[in-house]
Amino acid sequence: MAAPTVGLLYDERMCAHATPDGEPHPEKPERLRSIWRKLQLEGITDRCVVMEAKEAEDKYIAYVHSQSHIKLIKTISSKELDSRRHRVARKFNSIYFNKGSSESAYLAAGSAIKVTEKVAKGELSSAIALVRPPGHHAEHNQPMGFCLFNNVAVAANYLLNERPELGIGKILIVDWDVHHGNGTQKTFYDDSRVLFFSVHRFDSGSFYPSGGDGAYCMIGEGPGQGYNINVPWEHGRCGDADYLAVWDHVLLPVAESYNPDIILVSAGFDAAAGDPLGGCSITPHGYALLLEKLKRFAQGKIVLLLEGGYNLNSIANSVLACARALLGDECSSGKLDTKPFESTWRVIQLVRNELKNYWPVFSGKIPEEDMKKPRSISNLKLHWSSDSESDSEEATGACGETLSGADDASRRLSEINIADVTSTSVTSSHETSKASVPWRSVLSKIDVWYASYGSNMWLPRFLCYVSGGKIEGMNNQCCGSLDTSAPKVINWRTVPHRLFFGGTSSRSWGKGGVAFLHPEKNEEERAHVCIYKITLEQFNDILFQENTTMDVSALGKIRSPLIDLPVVDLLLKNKSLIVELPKSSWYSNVVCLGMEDGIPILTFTCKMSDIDSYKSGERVLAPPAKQYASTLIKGLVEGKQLTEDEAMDYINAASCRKL
Ligand code: Q9C
Ligand code: ZN
Repeated sequence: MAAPTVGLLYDERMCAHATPDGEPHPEKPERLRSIWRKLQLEGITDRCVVMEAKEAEDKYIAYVHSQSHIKLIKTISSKELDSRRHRVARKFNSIYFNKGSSESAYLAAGSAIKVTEKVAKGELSSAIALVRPPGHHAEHNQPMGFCLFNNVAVAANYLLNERPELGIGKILIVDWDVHHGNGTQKTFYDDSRVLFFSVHRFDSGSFYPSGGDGAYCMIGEGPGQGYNINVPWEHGRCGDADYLAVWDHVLLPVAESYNPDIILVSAGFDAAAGDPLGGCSITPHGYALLLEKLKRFAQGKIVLLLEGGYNLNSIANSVLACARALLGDECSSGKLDTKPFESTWRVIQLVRNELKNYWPVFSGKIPEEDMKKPRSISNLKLHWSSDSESDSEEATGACGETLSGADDASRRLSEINIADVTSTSVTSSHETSKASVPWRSVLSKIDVWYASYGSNMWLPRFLCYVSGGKIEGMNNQCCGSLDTSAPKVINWRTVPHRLFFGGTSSRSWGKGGVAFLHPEKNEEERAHVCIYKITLEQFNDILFQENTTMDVSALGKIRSPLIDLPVVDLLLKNKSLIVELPKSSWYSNVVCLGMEDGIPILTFTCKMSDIDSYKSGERVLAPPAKQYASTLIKGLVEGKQLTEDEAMDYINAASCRKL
């Protein structure tokens, strides 16, 4: 077979878009230059058809963007706007403008059109367009996330609307940038002529661009239903094995059925190892494999359009590997040294299940063999680079900071803004607040066992934390969970941990000690626990209520859960985790007591350092007040664990002994 003709578009004019006063920013002109230099050095530029950029015409951009948006980008670099430019940029999310922005934006969109048309025509077998500013976050009426015009969406619309004679009726867009391609998704949400596929970090909706748009349940609407596919990672650190698993079990089967006429790749390289924003770890070899696997569709008509990617070395090496793959260079198919994460299989199954009515290939089961021995997130060092609202863009070291798994989790937990949680101002109804915190819809689908060894052993008391209310012996009203459904199963068991009572008084029970479970296992001890099968969303709501007084409107505003899936993974490994809660809280340590039916049993108790202060006498052990003790006893008796006499003995014995 003849060597493929690969187009390569590079134009120094797209380096003109830069921060106005040379402030550091990850989306910088050097990105293009470092890729270009690498391709020259490796002889790639000589083997490709090198092309120059061309400005897009307004009428093509108008398929995607509003007239006012086009006008804004057209005029933003004009002299008259010199003094106002900065103020305008600030109105948008993660956007800067300078005197080169307008031209760069038009060139980026025009270049996307130019290379795409040549590939569609067959003048080129495939192509890479090194464009900036990037495009996939830009929406109909606003620039965002470093993106001014949505280059890939403009190019796809151009083929569909302006070049019908080329016979391109079905376009597959593969967005492997680490961020969700919100702008592209919205452009084609109700359009079946474009299948939009995006794999991105989601982190329960906290990763940029935060919100629920990147969730797996966003499948398109109207005639576009089933033609929007999101694969949302639960956490960072995903790499070659995770992406390849998604290719094998989601993207490739769909591509096979859809049979696209051309593939446009929103090719960000910020999921590359070493990227300062992404926190993932695709290698250049990994990118080559991902691309290689797409070559069997659309007669190899593939166009790569650069999106993000902020480590200059990583992006240069990744684009180099992609160029070689398109040129047909053999890419060694050595075995990968890692397995996909457990969470990767979970996400893949969620996506397949969600879409099985649209894509019958998803109805089959994934062979058990493939999913054997997944990687657990807690086995590894976590890469701390969240790029969620609080991070700053100057964090551009070559590599993110690396922390041990446990540190990482406690750090992320300590970043949760408790002021938010306890705020009582009501600005919106529950429903709207619930919609704006996507973690709830994710965690509502995951079950855990919540183990109570204290007053929650008494079912009516526990139900207050789920459905709200107040029953005998309680000083405060509970607000309940936002999911008021009853526990799915209730069981009892004994666990090898010491039960004790400490402290002099509590908010809920007044004077007297409160029940704690020694966080460490001790085979000489037995404590009764009642385990409730509830959702991880409910578990978080109970943890909040146990530790602070709050109302239900405050619950709906909690922006991130204290315990989410990655944290549960950590708990399974480390058994105990310090959850930073307000000073007044009792239970700031979440402990995993074991598993039941493949589901972790979680409880909360005091910190290990509290045990030391009980031992030293700094804190005092004290028996429970009468009312509190009788609630515990009622729980054990009604739960048919002990007779009343036995229950009293059990509580008494736990009250008096030294630790
Ligand atoms: N402080 C692309 O990769 N991060 N865009 C904002 C808020 C924005 C990434 C963090 C990341 C945008 C094309
Ligand atoms: Zn990105």
